[in-house]
Amino acid sequence: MDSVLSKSEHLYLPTTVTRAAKILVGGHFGAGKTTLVGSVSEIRPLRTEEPITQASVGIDDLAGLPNKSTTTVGLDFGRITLTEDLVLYLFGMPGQSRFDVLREHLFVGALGGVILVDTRRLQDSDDVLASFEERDIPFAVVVNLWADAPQYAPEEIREALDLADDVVLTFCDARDKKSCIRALIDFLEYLLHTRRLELS
Ligand SMILES: Nc1nc2c(ncn2[C@@H]2O[C@H](COP(=O)(O)OP(=O)(O)OP(=O)(O)O)[C@@H](O)[C@H]2O)c(=O)[nH]1
Ligand SMILES: [Mg+2]
Repeated sequence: MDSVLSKSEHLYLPTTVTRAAKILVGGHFGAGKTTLVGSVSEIRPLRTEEPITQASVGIDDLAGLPNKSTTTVGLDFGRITLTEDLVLYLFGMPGQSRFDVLREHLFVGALGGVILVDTRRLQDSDDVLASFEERDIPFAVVVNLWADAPQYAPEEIREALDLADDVVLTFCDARDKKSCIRALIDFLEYLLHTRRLELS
């Protein structure tokens, strides 16, 4: 699957593609979902960003996010052809619970999801993790590493998030395409291993 890292961007789906999977990119407010979809997408991502206004003061916690001026109010959409025959359609979810109705729709038909977390606000991930667990939708947890964030050992993160032993836990920098693709591949390998995904 590493060959995807050297592929140039392309607009049209290769004719060799026979399988498509809908993969969600979830996570709490400001975890880096929109950034990740933009980093890996081979097409110009669809974004639904709106400016953060005074109305969100006290609701959306901007601590540690000095450059964040917008928030996703709908979804992010991107695409990546991972192997000759497999394409992933990535759906970035909105981060706040006030968009629960939208998130509900995004779950439909999803094969699984990667849930981004920021170690500066691990406790904010509980709702998102629960929403995947309740629907029995497989997920991986991907820690978006920020330079000034506390660094924890994987076991500490597992314990803090109360993750089951078989949940894939990986790390990335949401701005870095290579690390994000690596995280997606780790999750895909888990889906293959557990036979939730089969390649022809
Ligand atoms: N330093 C650093 N900044 C990041 C990283 N990931 C994202 N950012 C920045 O952090 C901010 C938040 O990222 P977004 O991608 O908007 O986060 P989101 O999860 O989509 O946010 P919502 O849709 O509002 O929930 C943006 O200003 C990004 O440029 C990272 O890994 N390191
Ligand atoms: Mg977003």
